[in-house]
Amino acid sequence: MTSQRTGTALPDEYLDDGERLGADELKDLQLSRLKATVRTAYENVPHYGKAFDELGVAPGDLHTLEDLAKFPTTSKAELRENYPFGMFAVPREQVARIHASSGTTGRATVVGYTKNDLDTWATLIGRCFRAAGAAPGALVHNAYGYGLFTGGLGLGGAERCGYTVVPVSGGQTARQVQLIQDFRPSLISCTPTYLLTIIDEFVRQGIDPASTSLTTAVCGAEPWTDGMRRELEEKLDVDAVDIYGLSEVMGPGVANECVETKDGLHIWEDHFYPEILDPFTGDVLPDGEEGELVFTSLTKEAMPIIRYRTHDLAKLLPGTARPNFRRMSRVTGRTDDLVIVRGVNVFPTQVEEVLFTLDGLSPHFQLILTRPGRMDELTVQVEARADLDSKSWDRVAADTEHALKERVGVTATVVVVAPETLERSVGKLKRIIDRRNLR
Ligand code: DLL
Repeated sequence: MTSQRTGTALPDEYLDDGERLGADELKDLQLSRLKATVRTAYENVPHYGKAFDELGVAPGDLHTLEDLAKFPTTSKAELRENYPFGMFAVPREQVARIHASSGTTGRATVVGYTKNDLDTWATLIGRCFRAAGAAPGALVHNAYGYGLFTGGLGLGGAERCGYTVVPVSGGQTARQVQLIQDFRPSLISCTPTYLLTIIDEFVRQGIDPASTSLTTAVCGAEPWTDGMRRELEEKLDVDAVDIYGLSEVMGPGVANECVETKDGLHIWEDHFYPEILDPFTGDVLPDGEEGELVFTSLTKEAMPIIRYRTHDLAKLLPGTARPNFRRMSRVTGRTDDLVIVRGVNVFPTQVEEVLFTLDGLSPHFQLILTRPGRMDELTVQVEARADLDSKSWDRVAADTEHALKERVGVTATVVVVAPETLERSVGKLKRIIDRRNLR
């Protein structure tokens, strides 16, 4: 399902050299970059030297792009084992910046960038913003968190490509509204759930969110649906496009939607080589089939990454607005966000999709998992919209239970709660609250 609203693409003169490559030129470039990456990783990162040797493959075995399938994959656990700097392929002195995942469980995952890596990253953010329809010169309100998280400083790289960046970071939502009113940005970048929080704050202050200077929202870092897109676009009167990325592969800007099509994210394949694997067997799946996204970096110097298993589920599709770059479908969810209720697999995005089809429900919801007996039970708490009479809450809850059963196949208890009762997002929202006492 694509969005109803389509935006206007920038003229072709805004395309960069990578976006202008022909199909064969792109393949040749990918292959030469891939060969160099595999060799650098093998020679300079002890982990890869060992992993290649154990599997009996050497850089010289890579003759075609498809040969990559013979090489070992890389997991988050392996990055952790090499904490902090063991995955770097250059001396630490050549690393200009370090980011790290929050590492709520176990050690953080550390990633590093040379000066050239930071330049490439900034260039790709510029490409993302142009794909979103925003020409250099635009004023960017960047509400992704600054710090070790790659969102803030990553998108902030747009300042090197002619954009004016306001590094607001996340939180202090009343101030965000004030700055949007005063500075009059045209582009806002933040997670989709934080954008909902900002929209609510506009309403709370008595300002119509559709009246702002904003024309474009670049949202990502968490899964979201076309229903959510419509909500954001209508409330804020903007074009909202999806941006994807992950620290281990670079950070934001691995793939981005084009505003004129809003049909999934074009992967910047001149810098990242994508594969889809069967998450259970590890076999490479053909384009069009859903599986786990796996990326190999093609230009990273400080921390080349070979076949990184993202745990994100998506499929590869042919290019549209950028014909030579394949698209990835929007990420349905992470393999670790999958909830299994009485044998039925559910992702929060599937619940989100259903909620947006029912009148009277707001986009604020959370999933609560419990295990009262031997089976997991799912409760969906969702806020009513302000105009839904509280006498109707039970009826809407019953309709939602029915719709979830019908469309997702899952039996859930739906509880409609009063507006403003669920916790608001300031960045990546935790959708699932696990109250199972698992030992
Ligand atoms: O979230 C990088 C980022 C920042 C992307 C800002 C976009 C905007 P990590 O913290 O390493 O990096 O988390 C990466 O977030 O594996 C996905 O599960 C999820 N994710 C990122 N973008 C999207 C998206 C940043 N557009 C993890 N849709 C990834 C769905 C996304 N999930």
